[in-house]
Amino acid sequence: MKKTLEEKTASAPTTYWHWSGIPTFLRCPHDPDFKNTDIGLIGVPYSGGNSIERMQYLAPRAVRNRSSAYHRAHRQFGIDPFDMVRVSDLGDAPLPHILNPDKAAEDIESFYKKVFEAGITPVTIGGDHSVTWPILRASRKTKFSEPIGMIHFDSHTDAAPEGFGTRNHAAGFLLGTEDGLIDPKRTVQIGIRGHMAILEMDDWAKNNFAAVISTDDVANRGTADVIKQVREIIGNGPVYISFDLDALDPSYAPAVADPEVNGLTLREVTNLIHGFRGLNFMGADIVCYCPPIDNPSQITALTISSMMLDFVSLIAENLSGKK
Ligand SMILES: [Mn+2]
Repeated sequence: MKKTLEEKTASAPTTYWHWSGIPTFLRCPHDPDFKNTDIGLIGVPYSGGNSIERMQYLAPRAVRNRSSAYHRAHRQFGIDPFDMVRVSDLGDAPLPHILNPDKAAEDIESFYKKVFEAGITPVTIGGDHSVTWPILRASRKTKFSEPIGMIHFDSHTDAAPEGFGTRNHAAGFLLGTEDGLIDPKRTVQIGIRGHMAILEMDDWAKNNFAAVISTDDVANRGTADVIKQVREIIGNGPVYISFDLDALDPSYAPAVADPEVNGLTLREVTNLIHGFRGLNFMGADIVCYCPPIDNPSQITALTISSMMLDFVSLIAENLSGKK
């Protein structure tokens, strides 16, 4: 698993040239039979759960392309996660019923059951935000007997009830709570902002979740104070991190389904994520990337690539007991 310095130097061109070779997430080996993997990088090319913008199904392929330059050591943590655990690209969740949102959710759940049964910790690239819930349903049916904690980055509270003709649309934080997938007392939302069409959605989140932290809160309180609060709420139990890219300001992530101005800076987000080091992460997802509206420098895909390496490093440390 651990490469020598000479081997790393020799392979540098094919790890940094994102345009060369076969693209995989973070240029990790493809492991279709789940036999050689501790952390599984998975695409869910599905956007049938979002009513506004529906190009998120193109995200996994675009992230594979750009993140092929990110098979790197984690400089701030001082670790190389790829030396510590086996990280693989497991491919995309098959979607044979892609035009039926309820059946598509079942297909995603079936795939992730196999992932959890194989003892793999998933890091997922969506897809819209509806993909989070079948992943958590699969984890609940295979690995976790209790609702888990959730760190949810988003500009929206996503606490809408069933809507648009399906239970499996992209606003499932209320349903995820009602279904017992997440523990509201160990759930934190960060990055909430923007004018609202339905104020009741935010009221529900504020009344049920341990903390709803706005972009103004992060700016006014500072990231260190927010990290302290989140760590106290999450504690030692299992926690999932779900990152809707619209939590970021559109200057860092313009290619999102539901952009909101005046968002978190990338430095704030990086500080927060790094501040969660040592928490008991059982999975992560990054959702709502729409590649056709990214800018020519692929800034959104670059941001995602760096964030993926952050999540892999957090989980690698957790799995190897090194932090
Ligand atoms: Mn959102």
